[in-house]
Amino acid sequence: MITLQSRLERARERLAGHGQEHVLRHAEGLDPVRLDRLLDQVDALSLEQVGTLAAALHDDGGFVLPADLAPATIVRRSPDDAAWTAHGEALLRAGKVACFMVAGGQGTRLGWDAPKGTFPATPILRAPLFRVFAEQIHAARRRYGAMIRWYIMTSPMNDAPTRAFFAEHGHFGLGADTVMFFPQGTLPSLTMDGKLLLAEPDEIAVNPDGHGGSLRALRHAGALDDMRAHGIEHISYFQVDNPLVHAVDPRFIGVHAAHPGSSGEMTSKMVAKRDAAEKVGVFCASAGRTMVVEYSDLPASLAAERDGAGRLRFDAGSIAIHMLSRAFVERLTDHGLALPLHKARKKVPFIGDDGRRVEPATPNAIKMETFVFDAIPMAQSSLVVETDRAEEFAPIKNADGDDSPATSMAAQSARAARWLEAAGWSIPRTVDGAPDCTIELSPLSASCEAECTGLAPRAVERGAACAVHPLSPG
Ligand code: UD2
Repeated sequence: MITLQSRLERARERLAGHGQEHVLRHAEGLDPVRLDRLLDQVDALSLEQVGTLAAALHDDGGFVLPADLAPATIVRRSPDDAAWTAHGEALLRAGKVACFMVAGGQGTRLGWDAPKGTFPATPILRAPLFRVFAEQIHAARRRYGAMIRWYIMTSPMNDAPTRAFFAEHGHFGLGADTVMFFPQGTLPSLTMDGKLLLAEPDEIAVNPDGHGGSLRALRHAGALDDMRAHGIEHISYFQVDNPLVHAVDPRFIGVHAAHPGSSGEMTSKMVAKRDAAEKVGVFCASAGRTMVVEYSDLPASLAAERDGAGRLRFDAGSIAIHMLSRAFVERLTDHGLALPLHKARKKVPFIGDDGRRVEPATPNAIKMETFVFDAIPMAQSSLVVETDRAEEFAPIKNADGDDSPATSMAAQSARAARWLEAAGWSIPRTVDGAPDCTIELSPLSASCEAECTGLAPRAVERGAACAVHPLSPG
């Protein structure tokens, strides 16, 4: 039998070979359970990978702006939309589409300790984000008379509370066996000189490996197998932070699957940038491939260029909504997937030499992540579909200011007001045109403008809070 002591010695030797033996500095003082946990973590660590990460710390990211950089091909709204929508609807009716939400982020900017999806997001009923998406999926299942499974990527840090929240809410009526959770992978956080850090005396500091880790996680968790077993061919990918997302969008699905310019592998949505300086990645093209160039990599002169119509030439802001084919994710992950590493300097609390916890005042470590949009150039040909910001993008990222609960709730209310007005409702408006009332429209009552015609029109009073939900009065 291998004793803890001999495991410890072996681990010490292995780590010493890579200059990382300091992570066992407090091992002697640990009780057997905690020591066992630390040794498990060391055993699972690829020290070769840590070495590669450490070697990558000081390269500059290596992004070179391609000389042939051009705007990406954008599929604008057009009379062809009806055909794409019909195609997408047929795929939905045939049960070939699933939803996939990435919810592994740490949500530090919002200052919400629980998983971000539990955040009360709607303007009146304060429904949590998870419920907002669940109701959309419910509505879409009903509309297309087909199963739409929901895959949810968590992280090792928020997996248990996420599952518990769904269980507590009866999986929002979706059926527990139709919702699959799985945690993403992690990468060790490293000091500026490539050393591992201890988050606790018995725990090496790691961080989620970014939403790019979702592709590997889909494979490792068996989600791709589950999709294959259920005949799912297309994956509707969205983030946990945007309650306005159309989680199931037949036009988008149709363009992705059937447009002659699409290889049917990966398709993305864009909104026009607010202005040249807006800090969002921009869809571009180079050497016949579509790619996202991060705002920090796009020279200001290019960002400000305008076309003949006065529109920003590089106006296609990324809102992190994609369609992926299952076959594409299978191909990418068949032999291991190496997406580029993105690095960020962060303050990572750690256990110091004296065994005490240190809360650094300045960034002391590098966290590395991969991004899902770096898979786009790996597709044969990938299209970018235009949508309206007011229709589909109002994320909750910060506690206040831009992209906050307040701005998102206002956008939710404004969209509901617009949809209902188009269906004959009377909505009071302020002099600047904003709704002079608060409206919440549950996807269970109507999940798009067209479905609002099924609701009996009403006159909403000035200043009123009007929740349109099958379970709510009024
Ligand atoms: C992301 C995009 C940005 C824009 C914006 C739209 C990046 C680098 N930037 O900005 O270009 O499209 O979204 O809202 O992607 N997540 C995980 N695991 C992780 C990290 C993140 O699941 O390890 C999830 C997270 O739960 C959230 C989403 O990915 O649903 C976005 O994460 P973020 O808040 O870090 O992205 P953000 O706002 O910097």
